[in-house]
Amino acid sequence: MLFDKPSLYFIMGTENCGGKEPLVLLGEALEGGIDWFQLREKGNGALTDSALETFAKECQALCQAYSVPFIINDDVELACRIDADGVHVGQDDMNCAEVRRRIGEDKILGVSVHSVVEAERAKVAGAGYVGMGPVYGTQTKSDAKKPAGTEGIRSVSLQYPELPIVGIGGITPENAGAVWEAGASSVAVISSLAQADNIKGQIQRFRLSCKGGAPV
Ligand code: 3NM
Repeated sequence: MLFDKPSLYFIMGTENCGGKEPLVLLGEALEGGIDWFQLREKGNGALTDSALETFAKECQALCQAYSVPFIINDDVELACRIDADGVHVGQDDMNCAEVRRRIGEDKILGVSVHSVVEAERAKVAGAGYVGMGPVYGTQTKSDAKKPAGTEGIRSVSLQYPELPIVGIGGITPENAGAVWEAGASSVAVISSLAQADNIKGQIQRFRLSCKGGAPV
């Protein structure tokens, strides 16, 4: 079942790795116990076309080896072509009902939302989870909105208790507790894992951030 326990959702692209080899970094994160992986290839030097497809397939193969769902950000066509487990789209991307039709009923659809109204729309259109952020300040997304804190997560979780919410933006093991407490099913992170010296240890700290140490 999707999100049947608190989970750690790692997001990464080749521009987020701070000089580390991306596939080595992903391998370490998988070995350390991440529950979800999203390929989000953005930035000046982002891979495109066949280089992106090759990299995506390499990430997918690694995720499959650990039975971790492999999600692709934005690029619905790539996700369909390589049979990814799902896609994550924002409010500005293709209409989410259209994305659901395109990927079929069996794939995972994540949608970024910023309010109860957007969450309801995403749910009706077939989202399997909603992403809410940025919870805290982040340097990673150049066009991120103002930090929203945890109130939006709390409102959506009260209104739609069955809809899994993934908190994102500036989340670290130190500040994740409030995100869990507001009702998130998952925390999504880029820099606090990609830039950690000890990835396994950092994942362990995220584990401990959840409700007094329940397994993430
Ligand atoms: N989406 P970090 S914030 C990819 O607000 C992304 O929707 C956001 O990176 C949103 O964990 C964000 O390094 C960046 O802050 C998350």
